[in-house]
Amino acid sequence: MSGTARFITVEGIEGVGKTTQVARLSEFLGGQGIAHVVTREPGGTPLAESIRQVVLTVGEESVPGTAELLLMFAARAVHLANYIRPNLNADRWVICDRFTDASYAYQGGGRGLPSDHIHALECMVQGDLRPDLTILLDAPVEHALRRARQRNAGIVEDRFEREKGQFFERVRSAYRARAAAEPQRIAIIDATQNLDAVCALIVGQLKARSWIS
Ligand code: Z5A
Repeated sequence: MSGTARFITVEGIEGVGKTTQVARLSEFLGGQGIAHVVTREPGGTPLAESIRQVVLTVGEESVPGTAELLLMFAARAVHLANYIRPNLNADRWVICDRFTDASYAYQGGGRGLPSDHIHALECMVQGDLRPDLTILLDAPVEHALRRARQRNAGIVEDRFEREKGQFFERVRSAYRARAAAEPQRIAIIDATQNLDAVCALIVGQLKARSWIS
């Protein structure tokens, strides 16, 4: 990887405000004149977005947890090769709405798949690439799901949105455990605060690392 481009991921359970804050961070970075791109997982390229459709859409056939995990990493392999690495190599920051911590949280914590399987795929697909900073937006499950459900009113639920509160409790616990294990990389931010306050805390993380002044 050349230059000083940063790879920042934003994580958390459904409805915590990831997409909203990614847009705000992009606006902020633009104002600072920092070349960057915004992307998401699963997805981010046409082929990876096709895999997203497969993995999120509710169909007649069940999707075993292992298949779900492999599809996430298949999409990630495409995304890394065709979008994330080329942008970092061109010295553009990459801001990604979800990345591999989501696999540990959802397929590991939520579905109960062994974390050493996830780790093996992480090493195979990413080599030594890891996010420089991960923002974990954290809120009680009830709080986050209320927001998501208000926003989704009338929209057909995807395979994850159909899950019950207990599933999201396990996902949230897995995220928090990862943050406790990697406090330098993963910053937990209280997502129950208002939009401006959350945005200011995210920007504060960049300032604390002297990435911006
Ligand atoms: N998944 C996986 O299992 N394994 C993997 O490896 C990866 C993903 C990469 C799709 O993700 C699914 O893929 C995801 C996990 C799985 N499923 N789930 N759950 P996604 O990111 O596309 O979907 P999502 O998590 O469901 O995103 P979301 O529902 O769009 O949530 P969000 O982006 O965190 O929230 P938002 O859209 O920014 O905000 C939700 C609403 O709350 C909206 O009306 C906002 O205006 C409002 N909001 C946001 N922040 C605030 C604050 N601070 N105050 C008040 N209101 C707020």
